[in-house]
Amino acid sequence: MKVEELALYSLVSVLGLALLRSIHCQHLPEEPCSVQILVPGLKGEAGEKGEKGAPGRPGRVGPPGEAGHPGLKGQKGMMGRYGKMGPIGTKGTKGDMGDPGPQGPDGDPGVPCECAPIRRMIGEMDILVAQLTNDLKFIKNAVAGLKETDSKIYLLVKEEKRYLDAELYCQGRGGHLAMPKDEGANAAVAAYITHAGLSRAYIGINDMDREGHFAYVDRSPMTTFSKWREGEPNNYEEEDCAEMVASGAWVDVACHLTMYFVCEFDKDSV
Ligand SMILES: [Ca+2]
Ligand SMILES: [Ca+2]
Repeated sequence: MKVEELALYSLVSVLGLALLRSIHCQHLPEEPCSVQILVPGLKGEAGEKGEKGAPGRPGRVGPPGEAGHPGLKGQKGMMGRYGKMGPIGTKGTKGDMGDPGPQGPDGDPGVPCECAPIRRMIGEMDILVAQLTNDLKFIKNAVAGLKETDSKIYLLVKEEKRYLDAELYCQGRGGHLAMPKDEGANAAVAAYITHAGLSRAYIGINDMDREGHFAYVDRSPMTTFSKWREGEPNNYEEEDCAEMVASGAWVDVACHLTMYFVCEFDKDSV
């Protein structure tokens, strides 16, 4: 702005102010003119454009929108993993029996039977069974009524046998026919026969080796003791064996007769 223009501008402003003061005072004559009235000046030139300001604060949240349309159905997913094994269930009822299966093939031909050893074995077993049966019978008899003295055990066998078979029976069990060698032993055997209700039984005395010379069945000689009934031994019918009657007396009789008999066993060997 030039100096002249500035001066002119100032002058116009002063004149304007003076005019306004005179109007005001004329209008209010009673009061002193103490109020100043300001008048705006001329509009200045436009300033330079400022820099861009900072971004404003975010606005408020708007209201919720309307619900959208349902979408299309998706494809089926893959199979998931297997779950844990469940608890064991209760046992079911038994099913019906199935149909019979087809017949199997024929077997291989058998080997020839080696029967001879088997037959022999069976025969031996039969013999053993027979022996055991006899032993059992012997034991039953023994339990039923053994008699004994201090050194001997006597058994009355209630099976009718000939003299030699009776002696073999007693030997088979470790003894002999009874050989009474004193009054006590003789009385024991006699009582045994009497109590059994018998009248006679074979005892272990004979004269088989030499007629008229009696000895015990184990070939031991007769000594001082003997119990012959009066008139015996008489060898009446070629009598080489001996029996004891219920009274305890001895009688020579034929050896082929069959009758019950008395065995004796040493206590030391039983
Ligand atoms: Ca004789
Ligand atoms: Ca006689």
